[in-house]
Amino acid sequence: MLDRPAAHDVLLVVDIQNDFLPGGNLAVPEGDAIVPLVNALAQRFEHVALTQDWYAPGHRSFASSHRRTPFETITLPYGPQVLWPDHCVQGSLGAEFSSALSIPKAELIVRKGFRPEIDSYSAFCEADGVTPTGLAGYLRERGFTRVFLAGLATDFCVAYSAVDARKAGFEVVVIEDACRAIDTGGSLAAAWKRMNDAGVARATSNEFLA
Ligand code: VGL
Repeated sequence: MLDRPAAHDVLLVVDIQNDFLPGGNLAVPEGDAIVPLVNALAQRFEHVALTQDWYAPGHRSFASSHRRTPFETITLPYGPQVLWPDHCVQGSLGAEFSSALSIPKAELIVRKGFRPEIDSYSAFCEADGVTPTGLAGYLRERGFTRVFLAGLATDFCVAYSAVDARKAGFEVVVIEDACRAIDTGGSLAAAWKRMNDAGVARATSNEFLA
């Protein structure tokens, strides 16, 4: 059983945006199922931050920018890139947080993916592996030492954020049932392997909500 979330803990709620929910352009199966859980979890944490994919129109990670089919993988200057349907475009309805998400006390919104040439699954570091979002510095300056993660999708933005949070020196716990995965081409199993190797811990929401 985990100790109760305390002043040095932050809940990072990843990308609960319309495009990742049923009916959205990159719908994550059952993505909507976690929203009430995440709302409840947020009440148990003193501190909550949100992430929001905020892609420039015509982003390099969009299949439409290459006249390719979504879910193909191509090589970009920084490495392999899965090509996605256009989603979470800046200012679009799909980029807005779900109207069912209710976390008015969230203290920070980190936007990512705004550079047209670089994807950013991670809330900490863009896909080139060197461009920081500034989140690690923010969290450190606020005195946080442990990052809990919930949101979408387990195998992409949650996993990359979790691994990068470890790299940045935080303790990291993924609240597994408060996440859902895309799971394309074995991505979910691969993501858990990377998270386990990086020392990311797993928890379930009942450890907080009981
Ligand atoms: C995500 C794929 C593409 C995510 C974002 O939020 O996990 N996945 N863009």
